[in-house]
Formats: sequence, C-alpha cells, structure tokens
Amino acid sequence: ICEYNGIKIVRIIHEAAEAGISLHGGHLVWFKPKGENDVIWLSEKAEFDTAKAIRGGIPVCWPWFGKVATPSHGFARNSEWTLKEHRENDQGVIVALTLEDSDATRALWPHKFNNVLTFEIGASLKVSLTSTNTDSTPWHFGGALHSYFTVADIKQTHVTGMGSQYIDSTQGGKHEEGGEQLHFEQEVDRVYTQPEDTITVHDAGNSRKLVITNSGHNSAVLWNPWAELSHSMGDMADNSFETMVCVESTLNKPDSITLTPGESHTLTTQVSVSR
Ligand code: TA6
Repeated sequence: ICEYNGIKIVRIIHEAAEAGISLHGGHLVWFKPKGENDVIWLSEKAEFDTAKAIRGGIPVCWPWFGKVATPSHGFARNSEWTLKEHRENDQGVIVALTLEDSDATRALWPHKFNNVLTFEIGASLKVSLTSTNTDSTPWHFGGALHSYFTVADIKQTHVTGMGSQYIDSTQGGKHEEGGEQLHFEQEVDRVYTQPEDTITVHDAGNSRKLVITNSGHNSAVLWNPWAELSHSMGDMADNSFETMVCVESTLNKPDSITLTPGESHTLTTQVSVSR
C-alpha cells in the first residue's frame, strides 16, 4: 500500500499484470497486463482528493447511477473502502474490499448494506460488486462500474455489441435506435438498454481489441465527453478525450434491483485484450 495525498493505493505487481486500487472509492486506477499498453485510462489531471471522485479508472457508482440524487453517481466512489483480503496464484492476484453502511452513508441513503468489491487481476481484469441487504426491510438500488478505457485515438476507434436501442443523454433522454458499429465524431452519452453481454472496443490505433463482458447489469453506457465538455472539466486535460472511452456495466435506474433482507446481487465487468 502506498499513500498519495492521503489516499491509500494498493499496488499489485505480479508476473501476469500490474494494477493499482485506491481505497478511496474502491477505485481501480490502473491495470496493465504483461506486455500490453495500459488498458484503463486515468486522467493526467486526476485529482487525488478524498472529497472527490477520481477522474478515470473504474469509479463505482452506487447506490444510484447519474444525477437522480446527491451526490451524483452515489456515495460509493467518494467513500473509504476497507481492504478485506488479498491472495495470489500463478494466474494473478485477487483483492477484495468492503464498504458497509455508516452514519455518513445512512444520512444520504437510509439503509443498511454490505458491499464486497472483488478485483481479479491477471491476463484479464474482472471486477465484481456484490451488494447485500443487511437491513430488516427491502431496498432498491442502481449503479455502474463506470470503466474508462484507453484507446490510441478515439477517431480511429469503434465499438460493437451495444445493441440498437438507446436513451440519448445529450438529447434530454430521447429514445433512439442506432447501428451496429459506433464511431465517434462528437460527444456521446448514451444508455443502451439491450446490450449484448460482450462489447468490443476496436482500438485500431493500438492494433488491439478490448473485449468487455458484463453480467448482473440491465444496460450499458457509452460516454465520450468530446472537446467542449472535457475543456470545461477541471480534472481533464484539453485533448485527453481523444484517448479514452467509457463503456459501463450499468443498472441505470435507481430501482433497477430490489433486495429483500439477506438477499444479494452481483454486478460485474471483465476486460481482456485481443489482437
Ligand atoms: O456515464 C456517463 C456519465 O453519466 C455522463 O453523463 C458524464 O457526466 C459522466 O458520467 C461523468 O460523470 P461525473 O459525475 O464523473 O463527472
């Protein structure tokens, strides 16, 4: 564990891969399988500040996705998680963090819960968020594993597997229908409601594909802020939108999943590199 601006980061160095996980937010900040370029994008202007979410990596949005309540994307990405377990084998390293309700979380969301966030780090990366209702009444939640991926050049990148039905957040939530191959020429902020379980980012500039497999989700979000929005964001360098794309394993509505006392739900995302 190393510390940066008061933020503790678990550094993983294994023959198969290297990774970093911030306990602030339970936030994976880098992942690099052996012999590969970085897979996960981290803003060069990311602010490691315990009052904020880190720009880039894999923010954990929970127990809601988006601006439906305060704080935006939920409180999990701003909370301090606890390192519960780490073990390794020839394939890689498994790290588990936990987040439970506290006075601070119950002031924002009045329910008791236990979240276990497991990172399987090796030739591929798998992130699993298991949420359990430890309360005496049912509650519901939404959220996302809001992965930022590195690409060589967004203009030479396309994405397949998102499905055709989407809600366009750049057009006030208009329902739209789109094509199979998605290219980027402007801001894209879409909730795809019938994605395939496997989504591929074709990163032509790096001559590679990022193969993303999700489960436990009900939608997948695709986001690139493009020039104007990224210029307005203090924690993104002006042209850095050119090297990133978010593909998210999402529970897009705040009542996406209902858990009765004792019940659990797992949301996952997995990424591997293929040529
Ligand atoms: O997932 C897409 C999105 O919800 C966008 O609307 C955009 O705002 C982005 O997430 C980043 O949100 P943040 O709160 O981290 O600035």
